[in-house]
Amino acid sequence: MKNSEAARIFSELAGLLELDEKQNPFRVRAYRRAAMVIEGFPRDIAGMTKEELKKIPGIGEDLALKLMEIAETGTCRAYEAAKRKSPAGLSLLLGIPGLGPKTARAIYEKFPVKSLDELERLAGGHRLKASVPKIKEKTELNILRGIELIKRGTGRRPLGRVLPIAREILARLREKAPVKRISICGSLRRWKETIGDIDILATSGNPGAVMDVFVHLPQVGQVLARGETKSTVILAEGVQSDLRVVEESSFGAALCYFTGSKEHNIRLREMGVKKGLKINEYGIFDKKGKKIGGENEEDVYRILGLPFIAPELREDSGEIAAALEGKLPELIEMNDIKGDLHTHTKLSDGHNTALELANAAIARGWAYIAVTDHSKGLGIARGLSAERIVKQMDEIDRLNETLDGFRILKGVEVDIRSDNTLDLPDDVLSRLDIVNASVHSGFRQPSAKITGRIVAAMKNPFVTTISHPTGRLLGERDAYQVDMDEVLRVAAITATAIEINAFPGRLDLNDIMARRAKDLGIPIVINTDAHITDHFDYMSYGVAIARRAWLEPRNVINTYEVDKLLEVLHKKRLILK
Ligand code: DGT
Ligand code: CA
Ligand code: CA
Ligand code: ZN
Repeated sequence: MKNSEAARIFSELAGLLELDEKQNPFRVRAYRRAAMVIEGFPRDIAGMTKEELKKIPGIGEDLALKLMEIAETGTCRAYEAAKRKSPAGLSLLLGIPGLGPKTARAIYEKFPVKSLDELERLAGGHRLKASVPKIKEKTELNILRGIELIKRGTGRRPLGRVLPIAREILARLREKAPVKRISICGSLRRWKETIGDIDILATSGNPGAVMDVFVHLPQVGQVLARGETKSTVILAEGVQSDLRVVEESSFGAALCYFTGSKEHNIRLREMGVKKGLKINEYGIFDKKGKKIGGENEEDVYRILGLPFIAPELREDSGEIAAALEGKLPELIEMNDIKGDLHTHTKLSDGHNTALELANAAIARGWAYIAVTDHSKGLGIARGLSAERIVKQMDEIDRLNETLDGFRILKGVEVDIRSDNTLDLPDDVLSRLDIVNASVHSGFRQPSAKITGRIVAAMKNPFVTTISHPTGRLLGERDAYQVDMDEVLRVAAITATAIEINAFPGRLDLNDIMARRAKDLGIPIVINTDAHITDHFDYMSYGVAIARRAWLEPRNVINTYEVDKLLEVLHKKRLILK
């Protein structure tokens, strides 16, 4: 049972319910939100008890029962009933990325399709355009692309793959097109861990010229639509991108609207309605329809009586209530980071020396790094034996004498072996500043086994941190069956730090788990796992996950001065003695 399967069922159920005018919109939203949370949840919901499920944000009694039903039977009665009530085939249409409920219904009324292949033939032969009102060629192309995505597996791509593409597009547009203001919006601006498409918003005195540049960019593989103020293209790697050009006076309102999330926007609009205001992508309008703001995004929040809410928080996960109470977190920023506690040198599988890493960190204004090469058990990574680690420690002592105002911390990434023991003896670990413990084998072990390994590592007084705690690789490998409730519980008791691994393929902990770690008072560390100096760039991904998790600098120990950092990490040596 994959969590993504449960997420899909909830999301389709939401879509089916949405077609029914009489349905309660809150219910629809609850399913959507649950789908999102379950998709990002690092532990397999199969085998979790009702009480455990209810601890997941957004999951109450009713949804917990449905999840158990899905885990057991592969579906749930509510979903089956909704499918029965709405004509067969409609749910197939609803499952196509980018196809909304209204269009789906319009198509279905003309063509009660039963398979993707049938739909593909209709769209490919322009039969939809010919017979269904409001369907244009563009819609058909979107449907074809959606079908292709479904057939290929997933329509979403990891943040780390999409962001560089988006930045390049933006740089090009700034350089070549007559844009005044320009911004990324959508899930990318919120730094969601997976991205559906790239949304770009701009203003210009000559929107047509901007569109021309956009559709002719070298990165563009296919132009799906080219309008005067909006175009859609498919870029290399199959990523879709929308560019909209709006009036100067609407830029802020549009930025807010297209940044989303949709659920956040709905909340804002509801608040507006209560104040007799209308909020849309064009601006904020009073009772008489007079525009009272919209040039800047701040306008939207200010007029609603709210402080500005950072894009990373806009997921309808309590941010509006917090804003109303003046309790928004003072979010961590890149500037708060003072160093990286998980790096690899040439001695194991990295590409640089400790000194090269240190100099790169100094260039970034950091105050310390920890060198944490792999321990010997990890054969593939040329792991270090106890003797080689001791030799490296001496080398680091020598380097530190030459470095002014910067410290290389001595560390290791020690392998947690299958028999729960660590790969290096305590007398070596005790001499190191930083001991990152991590699992690199036995990924498919049952929950109790793999959780037991991590718990055993945390109970070692010298293990400072658990690295990439769930082991998931975005789009490649699911998390191990680790019981993160238990891991976080023991982390809190043993004062062990938990890592947000910022490596774009990992992002582990994810935002939801990191927020729980914060609530439990667990020290959190954001590390890049650099294998080459350029990887320090990845820190911004980790900081983004931290921001999405509502973390403040005080929750993240690598914002501390080195002395305080070590004090926190070595506290457990006293507790566990
Ligand atoms: P993605 O692309 O799936 O990763 O996620 P988003 O959030 O970028 O979604 P997208 O690209 O469909 O739309 C961009 C933003 O536009 C979205 O975050 C909120 C806004 N938006 C789109 N459709 C609607 C809608 O039907 N109602 C409202 N209120 N906002 C919408
Ligand atoms: Ca998007
Ligand atoms: Ca979009
Ligand atoms: Zn590592």
